[in-house]
Amino acid sequence: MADRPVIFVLNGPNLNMLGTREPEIYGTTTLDDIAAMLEDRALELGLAIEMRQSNHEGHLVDWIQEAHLSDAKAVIINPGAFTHTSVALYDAIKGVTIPVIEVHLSNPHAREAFRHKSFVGQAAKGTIAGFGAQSYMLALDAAARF
Ligand code: DHK
Repeated sequence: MADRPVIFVLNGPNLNMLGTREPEIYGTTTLDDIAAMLEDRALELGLAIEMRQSNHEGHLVDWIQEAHLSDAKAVIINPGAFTHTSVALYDAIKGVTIPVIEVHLSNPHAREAFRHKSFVGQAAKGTIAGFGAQSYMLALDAAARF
């Protein structure tokens, strides 16, 4: 892994439940399935994936800083519900130079009003949302071009 540029793929609260969590919204693909898909594509692109998930906001802040300090190539983040609440994630992304791509499985703009605001999206380089597990693959292809 050390000789390939690393992409951190960070996942926030409740994404460990993918597969059984509200499948009509989030699909039936598990986070392990997504990790496997990303690993395969990363190999083709000459990249390495560092896949993590936490239900705790501070872990995501720590990992954004770690990605930056370890000279990773980019961060792909699905912050889950912290998308809509977290000034700490906004500040963490603003505080580093590494590019950050926000991803969502669903399209938050087509859902409840409280999901229409994204703190993360206001700091991220760009956002990919609404394509299910493919959102992560599209984000990886974008990250490969940085
Ligand atoms: C995942 C969540 O957990 C929600 O809180 C967001 C996002 C949307 C997603 O679609 O991946 O609102």
